[in-house]
Amino acid sequence: MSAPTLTPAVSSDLARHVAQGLSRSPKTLSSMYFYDDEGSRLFQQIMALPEYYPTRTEFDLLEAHQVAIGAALRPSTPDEPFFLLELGAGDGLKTKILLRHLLETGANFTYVPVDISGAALEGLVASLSQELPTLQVEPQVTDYATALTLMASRPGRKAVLFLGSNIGNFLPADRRDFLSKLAHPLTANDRLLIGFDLQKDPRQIRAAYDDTQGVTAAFNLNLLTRLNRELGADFELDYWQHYTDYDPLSGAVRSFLVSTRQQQVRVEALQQSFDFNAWEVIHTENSYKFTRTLIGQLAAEAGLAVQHFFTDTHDYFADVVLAP
Ligand code: AVI
Repeated sequence: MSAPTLTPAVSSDLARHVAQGLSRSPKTLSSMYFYDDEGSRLFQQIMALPEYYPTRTEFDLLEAHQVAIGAALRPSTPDEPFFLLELGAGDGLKTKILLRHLLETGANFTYVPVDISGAALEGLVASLSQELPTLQVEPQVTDYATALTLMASRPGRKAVLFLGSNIGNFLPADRRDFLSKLAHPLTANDRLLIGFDLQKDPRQIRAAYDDTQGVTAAFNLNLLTRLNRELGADFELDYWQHYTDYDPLSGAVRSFLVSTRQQQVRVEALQQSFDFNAWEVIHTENSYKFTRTLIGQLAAEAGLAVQHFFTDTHDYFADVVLAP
């Protein structure tokens, strides 16, 4: 049997992803597709919610430990070239704490924010030139692996930042793979700084992903609006709900879109319809929470050693310095 012919629209990554994800049992869609313009705006709102503790906790942690973190990342000889790479920098609000500290203490370094979206980097570079005009910035619009490989050939220390507990959005096997790939081009002189959200009161974790104002629900449901717009789907948002649970055994927050009635959804770009039973779910996101032991194991599996473990006063969040 020959493969079905794809129309030009269907050849997009999103279309292929939806075709596969909605044909599976259970149905899944990746949280990677949350971040269109509206999704990015809603995520900014999430980070300011009273229930969503990770962002403000990591911000406070970086403020409190900036001297020690700076010392752990910078080379011991001040003349050695030093590159601070950041994977998925976002608005750079947290990173600016470290950048400002390094500049104020005379570090000679280049900041290399890496993002697949040029638009995301443009905003960051503009705000940096206003706020930290003496900072040397070399933005790289590319994927993380390419950026690391390109930087590997440049002499000097590379310190790679992956903040915000983005690592928690990978499934365990993908996370292992990602960390190994990150570690591969690094030498013993290089460093990684990774943000991990820690396991804590399960109710507090659950509340962070099901806020009373409904912003997280809107963020999850926005994925369906995106499919309606970009793939000509006809999801009726009145018949979908956001649901989230936290499993303290696996450390996973899992988010779902729940079909509140039996329904059929047409996706025009795929020329395909999908059936949903009443209360059937689409699994849309994982946000894993970690323990210190687990972080040590993850590091070891990727050939890395934990050098420093920085936490806030409540042990909610950790920024961990790793070395090959
Ligand atoms: C981007 N990422 C670390 C967030 C998290 O906490 O997993 C995304 C998010 N999803 C719902 N709220 C926030």
